[in-house]
Amino acid sequence: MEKQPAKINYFFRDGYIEFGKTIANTFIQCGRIISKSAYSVLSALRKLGRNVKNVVTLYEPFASFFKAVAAMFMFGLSFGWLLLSTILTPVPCAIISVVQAIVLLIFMTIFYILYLIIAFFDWIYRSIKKISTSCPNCQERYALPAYICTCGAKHSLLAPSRYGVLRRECECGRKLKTTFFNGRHKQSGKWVCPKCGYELGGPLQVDIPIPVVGGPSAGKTCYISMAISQIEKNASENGLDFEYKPNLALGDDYENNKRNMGDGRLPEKTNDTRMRYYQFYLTPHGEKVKNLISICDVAGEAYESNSEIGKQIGYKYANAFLMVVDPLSLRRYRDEVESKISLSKYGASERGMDEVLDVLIKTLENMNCLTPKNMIKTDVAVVFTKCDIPGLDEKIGNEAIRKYMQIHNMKSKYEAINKVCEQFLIEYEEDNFLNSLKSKFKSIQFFTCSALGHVENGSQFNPDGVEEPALWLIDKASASIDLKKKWGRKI
Ligand SMILES: Nc1nc2c(ncn2[C@@H]2O[C@H](COP(=O)(O)OP(=O)(O)O)[C@@H](O)[C@H]2O)c(=O)[nH]1
Ligand SMILES: [Mg+2]
Ligand SMILES: [Zn+2]
Ligand SMILES: [Zn+2]
Repeated sequence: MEKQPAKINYFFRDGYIEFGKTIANTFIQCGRIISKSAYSVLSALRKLGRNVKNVVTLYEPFASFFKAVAAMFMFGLSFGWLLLSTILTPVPCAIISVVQAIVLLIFMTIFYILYLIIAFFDWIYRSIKKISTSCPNCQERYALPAYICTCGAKHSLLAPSRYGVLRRECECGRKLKTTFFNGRHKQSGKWVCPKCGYELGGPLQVDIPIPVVGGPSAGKTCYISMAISQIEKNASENGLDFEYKPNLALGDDYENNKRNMGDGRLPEKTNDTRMRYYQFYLTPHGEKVKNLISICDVAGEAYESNSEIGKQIGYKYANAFLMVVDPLSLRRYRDEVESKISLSKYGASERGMDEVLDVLIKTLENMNCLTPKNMIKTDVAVVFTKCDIPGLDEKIGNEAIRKYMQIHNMKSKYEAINKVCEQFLIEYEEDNFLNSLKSKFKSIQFFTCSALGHVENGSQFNPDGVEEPALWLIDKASASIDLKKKWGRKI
């Protein structure tokens, strides 16, 4: 752990210093006793020498003789004392030091065990709950963001450490909580991205980033805006709490798009080739740990070049992918309906989905998330949008699905959608796309929807089936959300 702007805990530094000092003091005391005895021996010797000299030089011989005898006696005594203290005093010193060491060791052991237990539980809690945060600005993902104290000091890792187990003292003197159990996430201060400094919501959440993949004009932005507003609208019916979290990093156009689309106008075109995170909390009522869903939009143009898409590191952390397919991007289908509808009114996307998928797969390979032989260990929802195209309902829409279920006596609507959509792709010679999908993703679920319900004509849009694909992926990725009632089975 890098240096933190906090005091190092007593048991990690001062404890040792104090212990060293106490032992040193004990031995200094012991040395003092010995040196005192040595000094007495020396002064007795000096006195003896002086008096012996006086006797020899016959200077006050009698008095000097008695003094010499007394000095000799003193010398004997102090020499004995010196011997005794040299041999004996280190013993109690050593005993006292050993006792002190043992007491300190016991305390330290208890402390370190507690430290390990708490640090382990904090870590295991984060791991089990999959607590993490994605930065909508630089797209990095963190188990724990950096904490900025109210004094402005930045604690890059506010977790149990040598700075403190349950708490640490910031250099400003504030006591900061360092685990989820005692309210690390509730204290005042800010949580920011350690890499770019963008202010994040908080540390206690489950991050679920879902990139939306599709070529230019496939219908991604329409789909995303409509899907989020439908999820918002139906949240309480689904037993969920919804809270939108505006993205202040790149600007957030969700509210704007929602308003426009509510008035029957199309969302503004996105030309930014950077991933745009639409973030919202979606959590079952009463659940403490919130889910932070990030639906990530990227202009389809980014898929034109590997280098542009390769910069979007957010793909690396994807919990799931949502692939938006414009039926008009299937060349054979486009040729078939070209004479019956105005392609431009439907914003027909010309980029083949097999090419878009290839770029995504290459990107993931370049990010070392995937080897050519491996599968992407995430779920993918393949969403045919613009299903309001005349005649499409009978091919892949609700009508086609209903018929398929009836003919094949199929109970599950979702199995039927898969079959119908696969047939559609095969019928229009998109086997390449279908095979790549099947060989690269762990699980695929097809959906059909219409984000708008009709082409832009001034009247209100009438979305159909937009909520399901996004909710399906969210349900799959989130441990706390379970909408089996909605799906008619556990997914
Ligand atoms: N009829 C119809 N047109 C749609 C639908 N969704 C998107 N579009 C058209 O497709 C165009 C491109 O959509 P957009 O969401 O901007 O595509 P993006 O480039 O993938 O983000 C829009 O301008 C609409 O004209 C839909 O559900 N029905
Ligand atoms: Mg767009
Ligand atoms: Zn960041
Ligand atoms: Zn502080």
